[in-house]
Amino acid sequence: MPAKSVHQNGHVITNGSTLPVLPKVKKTILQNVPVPEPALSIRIFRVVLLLLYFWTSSTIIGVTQYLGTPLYLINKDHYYRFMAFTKQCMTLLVLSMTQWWTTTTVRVSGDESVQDQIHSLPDGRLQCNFASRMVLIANHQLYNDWIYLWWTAYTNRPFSHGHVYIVLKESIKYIPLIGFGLRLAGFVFMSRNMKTDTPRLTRRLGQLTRRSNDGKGGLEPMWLMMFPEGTNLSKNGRAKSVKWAESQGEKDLKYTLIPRSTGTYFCLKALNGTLEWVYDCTLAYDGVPEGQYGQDIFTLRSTYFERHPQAPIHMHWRRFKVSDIPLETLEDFHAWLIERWNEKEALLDEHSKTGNFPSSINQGKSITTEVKLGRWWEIWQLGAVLAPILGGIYAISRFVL
Ligand SMILES: *[C@@H]1O[C@H](CO)[C@@H](O)[C@H](O)[C@H]1NC(C)=O
Ligand SMILES: CC(=O)N[C@H]1CO[C@H](CO)[C@@H](O)[C@@H]1O
Repeated sequence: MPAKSVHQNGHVITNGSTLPVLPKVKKTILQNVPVPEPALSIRIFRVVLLLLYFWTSSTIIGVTQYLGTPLYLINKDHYYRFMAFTKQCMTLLVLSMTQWWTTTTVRVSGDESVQDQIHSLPDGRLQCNFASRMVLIANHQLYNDWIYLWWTAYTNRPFSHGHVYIVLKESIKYIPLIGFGLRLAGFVFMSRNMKTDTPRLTRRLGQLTRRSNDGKGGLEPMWLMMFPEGTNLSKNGRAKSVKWAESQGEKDLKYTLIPRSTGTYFCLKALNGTLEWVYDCTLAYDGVPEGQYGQDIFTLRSTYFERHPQAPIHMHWRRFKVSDIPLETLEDFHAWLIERWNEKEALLDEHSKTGNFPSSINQGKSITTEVKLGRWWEIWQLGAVLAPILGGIYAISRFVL
């Protein structure tokens, strides 16, 4: 029988055996970037080291979180402060992995609304001076997207990386251990079914608008991150977006998916009066040819395990006053959001044609920098709670025995 080759779900079936099909573009990109491939043993060593580092550190963070849970019954202010600390540790873990196992260049730009809020420090690092309470919306292409947004919170002064709340798909909640950690970190899970989401969102947003009992009664810092498209840009998502556009009599978009406004609207309405700004980030990745999807090229695996030279990531920032956003009805808000997404399309079109976003910050230039920690030893914080406790237990046991 001749060898049969059938394409099915991205796999070629040849004589019954399945081989993954590499996206064609991956090859052409890699051919253009001459990097000597390290020996297999070195690559395996790097992967083992990465997994070891990830599992050790996340276990430490998880145990620390767990030890902090009784605080909830004692003093809620202390509890939220403690959880913010563990979330800073998560940031340090993600950023140190990104720094040590990949090289990630970011090109940051913005329009007039954030002109004086994004700075390049003398040592080349980025510093943002964004609001400490905000809703952050962005287009969504890759899992990695939130890493770069979270990194922006880390570059913000006042520090905001302990106060990031990411709105995630329900399914992530059920990843063993990690899901539980993200729940303790206060991340918001949505099932995209408003019937089940409404009571849960109401409760969560209530916690995010609580005032501290420290006498000042101030609102806690909060960066609530949402991807209104609801899912990453992919072939599947594109097809659904086309269908949705047809059913709504709207024009489908090219570089993004049509945003779903219900969840974003609900959150903004609930938070109205407790925050002044909505920040919007447009994310673009270099090296994604037309008709292809970034998620097929830059996977988590290729980012961290294969160490391909990462093409620069482009971020374009804008902000909007909440009081200028129509929140009377969902229809008004949807129209507003679609308009913003059309502007994103124009930005992304410019990026695809010129390779850059326009910029009003930094005297009309974008800022090129790298995703990394300010100082590598900041990761000492990961052990700041557990190490003294273990030390104490050890000392006591020595004393008793
Ligand atoms: C949002 O809050 C502002 C000021 O707190 C208020 O004037 C406005 O009516 C609110 N909008 C909605 C839709 O609740
Ligand atoms: C990288 C990434 O997030 N990929 C997901 C994009 O969305 C599709 C479904 O629409 C998932 O199957 C991918 O895993």
